[in-house]
Amino acid sequence: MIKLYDSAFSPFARKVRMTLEYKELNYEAVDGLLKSNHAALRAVNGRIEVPALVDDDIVVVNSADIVAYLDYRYPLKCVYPEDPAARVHARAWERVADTFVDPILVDISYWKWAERPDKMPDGLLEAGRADLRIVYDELNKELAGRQFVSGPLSIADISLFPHLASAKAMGVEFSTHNHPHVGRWLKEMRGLPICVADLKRARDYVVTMKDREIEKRRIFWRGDRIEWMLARGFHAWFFNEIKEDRVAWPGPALPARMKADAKLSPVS
Ligand SMILES: N[C@@H](CCC(=O)N[C@@H](CS)C(=O)NCC(=O)O)C(=O)O
Repeated sequence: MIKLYDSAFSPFARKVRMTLEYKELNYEAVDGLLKSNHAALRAVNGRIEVPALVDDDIVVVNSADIVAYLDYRYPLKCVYPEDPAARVHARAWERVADTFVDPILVDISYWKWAERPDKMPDGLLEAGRADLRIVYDELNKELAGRQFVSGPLSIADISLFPHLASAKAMGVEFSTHNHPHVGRWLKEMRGLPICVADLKRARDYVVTMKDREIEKRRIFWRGDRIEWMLARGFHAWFFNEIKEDRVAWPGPALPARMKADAKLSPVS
């Protein structure tokens, strides 16, 4: 049985969970960000990050590695396209979702749900809008001639969906006038069963968030999210966060040890 350390609030975990459901794989999900589950999560991922996936003896962390593992191990309904050009393209858009769109949406989300003493710094929302405009413009061109981002439904669509579905609520939505193809795509995605289920989980999570035992004061900061904050000129704000002890850092992580008799062949 596959076990997924998950959070319905994490775009990376949502990407993996949608992939599992698209591939019709059975799995058990555990909210890895609940304080009561931190020790179990740390045991499989020293960074104490979701998603982390345990498949019998095999532990896989980092969403893109997990998705690649699932396509290799369970090669039915692959989310990385077979065609080499489409595959490179889908992976590249997944990277845009993970390293550029995610930092913007997540960095501006802290003033919605975290317990904070301040207001969002002036100019942060505008910086997010300007950067996302670049993404929306390009995506609109890509989607003008295709149903999905890289042709067939792929990891490009699945990784972008959690972000674009929440963009309006975060005040950084695309323009239906300038980006009609993005609008058509999002509507179509919202109708897919994997996205319907994902949105329901995310909404249920937000509604119950204030009662959940998750960390809401110290924010977990890592690579791309810090880079975007510093690159857009909010370094003074960030250093003050460190000074005020409102930053949690990832722990050190090494690969899980491989068992001598681990089964590594694909399962069809
Ligand atoms: N590169 C990682 C990023 C995962 C990540 O940033 N996870 C966040 C949630 S979105 C997390 O677990 N943060 C720990 C926390 O909030 O305590 C991946 O692709 O899986």
